[in-house]
Amino acid sequence: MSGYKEIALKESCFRPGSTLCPGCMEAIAFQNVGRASDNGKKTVFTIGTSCAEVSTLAFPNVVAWGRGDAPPDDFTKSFAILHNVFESAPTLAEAVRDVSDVLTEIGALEAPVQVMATSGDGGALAIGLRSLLHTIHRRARVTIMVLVNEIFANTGFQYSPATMPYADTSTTPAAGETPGNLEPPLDYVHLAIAAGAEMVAQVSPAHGKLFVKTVERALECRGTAVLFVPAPCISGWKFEDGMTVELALLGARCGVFPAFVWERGKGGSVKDCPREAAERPPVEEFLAAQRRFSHLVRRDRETGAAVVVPGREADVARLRAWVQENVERLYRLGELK
Ligand SMILES: Cc1ncc(C[n+]2csc(CCOP(=O)(O)OP(=O)(O)O)c2C)c(N)n1
Ligand code: SF4
Repeated sequence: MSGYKEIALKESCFRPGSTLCPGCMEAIAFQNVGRASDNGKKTVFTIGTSCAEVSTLAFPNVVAWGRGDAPPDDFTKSFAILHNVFESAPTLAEAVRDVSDVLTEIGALEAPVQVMATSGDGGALAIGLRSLLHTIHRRARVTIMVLVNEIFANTGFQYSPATMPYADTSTTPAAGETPGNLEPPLDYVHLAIAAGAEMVAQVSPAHGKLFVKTVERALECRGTAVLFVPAPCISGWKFEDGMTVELALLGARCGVFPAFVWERGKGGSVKDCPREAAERPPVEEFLAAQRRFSHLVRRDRETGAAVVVPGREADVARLRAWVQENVERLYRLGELK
């Protein structure tokens, strides 16, 4: 494993030129994953249809991928990107793993490639849940990265199984008496553990060092490693430019998506998010920064305080209770070995 500084100075394979929204967390995740994967092994990414895919690979736009000025025959610097249909990035990654292992065995490859599947939460947890769970269940030696922006962003910001309670989305609108999404999100961290993953983490690049170290560990994992990356979405969550990293940190610290790293046989831990609510930033601060929750909490223009919209006190109390249970659930999961 490399030191954090050493990784930070490596070459990312994700370069300027994408049409992702400026400041999109998906771009920040790719830049960091690109650096961590510049480790002397060829990398293969499989990418399901998502913002990350349509905004970086759409012909004839600039392709935002490439690694330095290495000549094409510098195999260890090279990487490949395989498009696949919306729902099957993990299955295709598994196929690449198998082919690479066979080619290595017969001497056609010097060393196996490292394989990473990338999808949005819609691709991984809604239409592609079967692909995700079966690849994990078969213990495929791949890294699966799920960029969790809690919506189907590129098709119009529809609800996904990862949407947090009370969020306004295009299919769970907050209108009149209806307070936005009423479904509790799928417990995807637990699901990945139960399906047989060797390593499961929930962490975004807002926790810079933890993120790249976790990606490094995932790439070295002997079984399936699943990384859920909370990805604040400027256009869907509706927040001010330049706040992506701040919001990702706040969401993690207040308990909406705490940083969590777990390994089979060792257990796991919640990072930077105390179990006691009183020791965490109030969830209202997280809500007030996004217009998808403006029916619940707004910022007072004079004082700057996050204020509950009159009549929504009971909804905000239920949301606080959900956040507490979310934190408790991850602390309990950390005890599993
Ligand atoms: C089988 C199939 N159904 C629907 C679509 C349309 N589609 C493409 S991307 C997408 C949403 C992707 O959402 P998500 O995976 O969360 O990624 P995001 O756009 O949020 O990055 C949908 C519905 C498709 N391409 N293929
Ligand atoms: S819509 Fe959201 S996820 Fe998609 S590119 Fe913009 S900020 Fe990123």
